[in-house]
Amino acid sequence: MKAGSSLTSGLTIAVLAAALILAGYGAAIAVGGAGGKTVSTTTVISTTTAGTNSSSSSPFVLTLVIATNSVYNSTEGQQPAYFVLGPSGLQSSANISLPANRLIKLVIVNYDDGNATLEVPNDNVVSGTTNGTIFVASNDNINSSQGASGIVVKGGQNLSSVPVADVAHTFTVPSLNLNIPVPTSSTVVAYFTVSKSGTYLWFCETSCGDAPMSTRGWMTGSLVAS
Ligand SMILES: [Cu+2]
Repeated sequence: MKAGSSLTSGLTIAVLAAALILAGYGAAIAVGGAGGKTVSTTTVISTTTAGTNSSSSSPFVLTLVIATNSVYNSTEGQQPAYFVLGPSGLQSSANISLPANRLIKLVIVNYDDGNATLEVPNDNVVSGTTNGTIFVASNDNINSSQGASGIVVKGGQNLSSVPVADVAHTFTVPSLNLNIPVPTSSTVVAYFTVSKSGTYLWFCETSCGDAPMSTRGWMTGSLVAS
């Protein structure tokens, strides 16, 4: 304890010394300024922040997170669920709001490392997105080699389908012909537009859990375009 308090007082002295030095620098800067040199101290604060969608010309960003540790009830235990990533954190996916007639950039962050059986054949195939593709970044194709010179980033890949064995969940809206297969432990980016306002049913088409499959805010819900 003695060594600790001695260290503390040593640190206190160091901090005081640093403060005095800084005060000296402050004085020097003030003198320099008076000497005719102007030092700009303007701080630029960006007016747009990630996650906001203030401009109608830019895509509306919708971020969904598939988390696996939410407890459904005492019988079902932990089950996977879709969440909307909102300004204050994860929110319910029971009603997902987005604008109609505007390009949507959908980002799905999937923490689930387990695959699941597809309820419908071919639901590993992408549909309804721009170019019929999704962009997938995942554990095994990003930062895939690390040598002495550092990490080699491979980024990700554009896919028009996901191998059946790799599908964990899907984000599917049949009335929009939208089907986005989500591989295990991956981040998926897809672009699409909802051309007609309305309320559409979304759901996951893998057998990822009996109860969540049919429960709003877990693996199904409404997509509200307005
Ligand atoms: Cu699912």
